[in-house]
Amino acid sequence: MKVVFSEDHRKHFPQGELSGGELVTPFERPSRMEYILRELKARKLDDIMPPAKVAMKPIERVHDKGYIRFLKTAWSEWTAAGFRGEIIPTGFPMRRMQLRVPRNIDGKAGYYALATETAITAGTWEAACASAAAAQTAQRLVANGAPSAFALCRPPGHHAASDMYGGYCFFNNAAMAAQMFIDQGASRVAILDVDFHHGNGIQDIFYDREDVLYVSLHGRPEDAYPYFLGYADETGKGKGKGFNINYPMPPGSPYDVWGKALESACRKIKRYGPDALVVSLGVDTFKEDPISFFKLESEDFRTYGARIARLKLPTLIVMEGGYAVEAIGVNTVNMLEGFLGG
Ligand code: 6XA
Ligand code: ZN
Repeated sequence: MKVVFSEDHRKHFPQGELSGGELVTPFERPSRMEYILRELKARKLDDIMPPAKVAMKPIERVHDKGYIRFLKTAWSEWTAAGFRGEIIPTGFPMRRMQLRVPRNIDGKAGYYALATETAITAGTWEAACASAAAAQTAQRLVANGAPSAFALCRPPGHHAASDMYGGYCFFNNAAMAAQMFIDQGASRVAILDVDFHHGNGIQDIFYDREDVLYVSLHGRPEDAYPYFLGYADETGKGKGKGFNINYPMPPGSPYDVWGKALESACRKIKRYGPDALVVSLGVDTFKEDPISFFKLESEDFRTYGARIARLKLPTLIVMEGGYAVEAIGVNTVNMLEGFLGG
């Protein structure tokens, strides 16, 4: 299996994440990639290649033009305004307020942000483009006949909506890849999101569509980020009714519970009959993840990788979250090995 990875992820390394009222070192940090790469190499899953140059068209298929422009120019506008820290907005368009884009960069960032933990820095744009490029190149490998490919993306993507960033995400790599399959002629694509968090961005992008099935297993929104989406009764709208499936689960859920949800999810995907599968792979379901509350063991990742492989679909695996840094390499590669039947 080819692994597509860009060193340019390093250009995004915010110093601060607002967490518990403090600015802490972000959980989503460059060293995450080192742990995964080390384990890939140790287990000879080392067919690693850099992506081709990013194409903007596929990004524009799932993101708003104004949002893309904002991400591109945010840092220069921020520094031109004389701000000295990283971009963390202070005000947001909430209930009964105007949804108009302000001229002021602090206001503009508040308009496009869905949360405050995700700082934008000097190199964020380039890193987000490199991450999208990795997903694009891996998608093309699968589209051209590879049974599977792994896009080792950083920053991650599943929280990014067409016009929102947050949850460490800027471009929605999985949604973009699914749309690429459709634009290349696929009739139906399924996205299986096994990250601990609900992929609100993917859900939002495809909510009224029947050609992309979104299935997510995640911490229930009453208790878990992103809090405001991911309930079981969100099933899609219009033509998309029935093509959004959420499995919210309570704190402490072990593989017994999680694996049953996965089994149900896999059956629904099978019944849908997609031409391709995109897996949003977050390994923050691990029992020791510092910001999540499921209780998966390292071996469970291998088990569920094998279950997903039994769908026998052309599969693009896209990296999302996972923060128990020493373990994320083992857990990620366990999933890949399980998937590959090893
Ligand atoms: C911020 C939590 C962000 C979670 C990001 C993530 N307190 N998403 O892992 O999958
Ligand atoms: Zn996550």
